[in-house]
Amino acid sequence: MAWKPTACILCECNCGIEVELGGENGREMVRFRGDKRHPASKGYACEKPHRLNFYQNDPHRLTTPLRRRPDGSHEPISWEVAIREVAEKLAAVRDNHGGTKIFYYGGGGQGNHLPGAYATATRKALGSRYRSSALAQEKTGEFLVAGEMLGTMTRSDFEHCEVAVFLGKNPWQSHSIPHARVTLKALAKDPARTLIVIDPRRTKTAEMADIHLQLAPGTDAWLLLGMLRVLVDEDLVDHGFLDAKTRGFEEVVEALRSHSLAECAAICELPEDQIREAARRIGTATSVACFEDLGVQMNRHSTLVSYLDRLLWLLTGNFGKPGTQYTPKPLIPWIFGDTGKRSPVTGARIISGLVPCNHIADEILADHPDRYRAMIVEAANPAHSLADSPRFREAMAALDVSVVIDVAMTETAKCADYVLPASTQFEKAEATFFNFEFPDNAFQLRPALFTPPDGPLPEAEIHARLCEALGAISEADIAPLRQAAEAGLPAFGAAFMQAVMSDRRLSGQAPVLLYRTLGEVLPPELKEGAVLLALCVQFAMANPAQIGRAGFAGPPPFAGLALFQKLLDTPTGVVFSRSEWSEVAIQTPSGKAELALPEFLDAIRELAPPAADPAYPFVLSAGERRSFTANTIIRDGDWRKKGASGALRIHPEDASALGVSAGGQLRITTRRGSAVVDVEISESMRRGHVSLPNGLGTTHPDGTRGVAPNELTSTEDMDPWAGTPWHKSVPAQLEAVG
Ligand SMILES: Nc1nc2c(c(=O)[nH]1)N[C@H]1C(S)=C(S)[C@@H](COP(=O)(O)OP(=O)(O)OC[C@H]3O[C@@H](n4cnc5c(=O)[nH]c(N)nc54)[C@H](O)[C@@H]3O)O[C@H]1N2
Ligand SMILES: Nc1nc2c(c(=O)[nH]1)N[C@H]1C(S)=C(S)[C@@H](COP(=O)(O)OP(=O)(O)OC[C@H]3O[C@@H](n4cnc5c(=O)[nH]c(N)nc54)[C@H](O)[C@@H]3O)O[C@H]1N2
Ligand code: SF4
Ligand SMILES: [Mo]
Repeated sequence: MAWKPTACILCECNCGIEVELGGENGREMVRFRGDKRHPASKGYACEKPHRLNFYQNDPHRLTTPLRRRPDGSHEPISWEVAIREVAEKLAAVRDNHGGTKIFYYGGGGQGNHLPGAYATATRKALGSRYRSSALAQEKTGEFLVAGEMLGTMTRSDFEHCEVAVFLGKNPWQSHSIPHARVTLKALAKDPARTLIVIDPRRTKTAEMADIHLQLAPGTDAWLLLGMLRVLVDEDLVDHGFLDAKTRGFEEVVEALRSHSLAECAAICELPEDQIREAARRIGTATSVACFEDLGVQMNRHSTLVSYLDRLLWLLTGNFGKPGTQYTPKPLIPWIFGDTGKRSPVTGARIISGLVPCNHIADEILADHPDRYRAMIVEAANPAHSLADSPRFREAMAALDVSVVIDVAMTETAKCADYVLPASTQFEKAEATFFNFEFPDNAFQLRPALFTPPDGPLPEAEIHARLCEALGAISEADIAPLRQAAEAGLPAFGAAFMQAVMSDRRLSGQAPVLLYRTLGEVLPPELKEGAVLLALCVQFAMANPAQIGRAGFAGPPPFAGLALFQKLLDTPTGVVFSRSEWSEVAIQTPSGKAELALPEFLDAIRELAPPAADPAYPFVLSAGERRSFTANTIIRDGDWRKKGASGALRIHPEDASALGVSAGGQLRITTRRGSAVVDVEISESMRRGHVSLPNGLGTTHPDGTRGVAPNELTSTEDMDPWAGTPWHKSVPAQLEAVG
């Protein structure tokens, strides 16, 4: 059997891999290797893709549409009945209460973002306006301050930096940067470069660090304030950069003076000298790259910390030059910052178009005329992944109608009125929109490796059928474009642009229209890639210089069409854009980075030490990334070579004080819930801090292992600005069992 190119779907890196197919009818994924031809990952892969067959060939996957019976169980129904009833019930909500009462959640996981693109057509047909996804429980605080300070998002160049800072981030396990382990090893080995890790745990990444700031959990705001205080007091800031590129430095300095280094050091329980050492290293380096992630973004003061993180690298001039922060050009433009819109019931800020995850259940359960009455969930498992799973289940039960599109009978699907089975990510063309490489940026349209079995359908087909059943698109719209598609890409491109530009209804249906027309003439293994045509043309129009340097030239729409053709022809991935460091620009209205955001300066002045609750003496981080965790993408616990029981990590002295030894169990209780967990005694933990892995506790006919973390979390524990959860610092008590 030949090796086939595809990508790993288990984290946002989406490394290019090659897979050897085998087994009965060649339907097993047997062997794996990193694909050297992939322009971003260049042959890199970690240990996880070797277990992808557990995803592809889970014997318990969904094979037929399901409808909920009054007793809560599900019965199989045909696709005809499923599409008709789902369309009728959603249309009834739209017609009786307004389409804005139909909420959309998800759209893709780590490696499958085409469903979300097709779903825009269904949402348009229904007039659905509000939506969310997992990004609104991690990144929206960062997006808010990025929007206000810089007018754009940033990523960081760890390959070339002199100093790397990982803030609440463990890239050895969680990756998120290309070839993470290679990059970390290079940093650790080079005496001229410095790796700084800020984490209460001694993680694998922290073990490699030159400076590990092992702070008390939840105190990052103080640590950053302390470091900023040193930079300002010792004048280690970049005045040239501050004068030329920023506004508001003086006001920031004044606010920083409201806390002393001694106060900050005491609260985060670190020696002043260590904070000073880290700050000096950052202040004197030629280049500093920073990555903040869940350890701070799902924690106390998270949006404030995102603000302080930006101050750290902006005050030191670490923006827009190699080894620092850059503004990537993903294929689809991301919406940034506060949109000015508010959620209809709780009035929460809608950042980057997303309703904060912790507000969704409240939006549904409120006795309010604008409450959401229907929900479509696609390629996501919010009844497992959002704070307070019991409350999310209650919210789903309160809806007039709920529809889940997934490959598996997930925790969320179990609560749904209709469950629509999707073909897997290896049975259809797929792609990720997490393209953040710089200066060369890459995109891979992965062809299907297998034909789908009878039963499941690709999301493109599901949305096309729903839009047809809703009467949003008809054969009369499709026929002329199908003809144009037969005549080749340039002719089709022109006819398609003309059709959608002259008719607003059709422009809303563009994704499914592309699928039903262009999709029909594409090779079957690339059919679902049809929607990318529009995205390639839009990208080319917005970024002619960058796409031109990547080799795609010509007036609109030709460069975009050439890129689309190249994606079809190159299953191992394509460089679609080449940027230059000189193009990295601050995109605020003033053209300068806004340092002095009043609400955050006030927050600095008012910052008070965390109040401990003696009833809950431990801090639980609920959702650590380990070597065999991958959200809930693989449900069969047997996929884990290590850590299958999802043990709670705890410091040896805490364990002995509780009277538990290795292999024993503890009962963990939070304000929300309680569970019995296996114990792993680990020197990597700080005293008082315990950690459970993410993605465990999935129900599976072969058994459920570990704890579903959000049975233990509450929706009230959230960031006041962005509504992001505090999963990484849940007050907890522990007791011995048995
Ligand atoms: N193996 C694996 N990799 C993954 C995933 C996966 O499921 N499994 N998921 C992917 C996804 S969706 C994401 S978003 C990323 C997330 O990637 P990470 O954010 O790196 O993952 P976590 O392990 O959740 O959290 C990072 C660290 O935060 C630390 N932390 C806890 N409390 C605090 C605190 O108070 N302060 C600080 N500074 N740190 C604290 C934890 O000890 C942990 O080491 O990983 C991606 N990669
Ligand atoms: N307590 C706690 N909670 C957390 C976190 C934490 O650290 N702690 N981390 C959070 C983070 S960062 C994230 S990103 C979220 C992730 O949580 P979610 O966004 O809810 O996503 P996943 O668990 O990745 O689930 C992806 C779903 O897609 C399905 N799927 C797989 N392939 C396909 C396909 O081809 N088509 C369709 N339609 N479905 C498919 C899978 O079966 C699965 O149900 O979890 C969050 N929840
Ligand atoms: S899990 Fe992430 S880093 Fe590992 S191979 Fe897959 S995409 Fe790459
Ligand atoms: Mo995530």
